[in-house]
Amino acid sequence: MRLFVGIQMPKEIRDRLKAISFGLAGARWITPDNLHATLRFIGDLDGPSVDDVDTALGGVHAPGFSLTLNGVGQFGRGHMSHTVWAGIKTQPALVHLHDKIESASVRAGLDADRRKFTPHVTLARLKKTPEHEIADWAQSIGDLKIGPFQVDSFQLFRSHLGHGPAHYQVLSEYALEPELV
Ligand code: 2AM
Repeated sequence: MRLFVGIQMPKEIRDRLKAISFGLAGARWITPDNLHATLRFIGDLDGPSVDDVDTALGGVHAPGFSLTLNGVGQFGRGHMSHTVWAGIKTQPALVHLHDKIESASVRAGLDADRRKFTPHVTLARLKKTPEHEIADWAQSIGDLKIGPFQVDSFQLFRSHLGHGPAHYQVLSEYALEPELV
């Protein structure tokens, strides 16, 4: 069972992202309902059970926060470009939540994830999209700014991969504490 932890984008944010999700050759756009920010990729469970992970995540105590999406970007360069995304403005409360989820994951028996945390919302996966088309698309969007919007929970997702677009199912939702002011 393929799992990950993330933040579901609220409807009004999904609508804004949907409005920029067009006009790029070779792009497979993420279905609007699936738009999210990944906090921790787990992948196929090997060892701990879903219940172990769920229990550990349920023990995460962290304050809520407001989030702003800023700009668009890509992973990979040139013919290796594989993803375009909307950036998330990093802030201490988000990093704090990420770190708490990471330590809960290790406590549940998962391997530590040592990759750098680059908060983003994937918009599309690319296949053979020429670099200049990505640049044109980014330029047509200009200076993207969406939000701020309130984040008061995070979710454990199951990823269903098939022949069509992936489907992400929320298995559990975890409330955050009131925002610190
Ligand atoms: P993404 O946020 O950059 O799109 C479900 O597949 C989520 O887990 C996606 O949002 C994806 O990242 C992330 N993901 C998938 N495979 C991954 C991998 N091998 N390493 C890290 N994250 C991965």
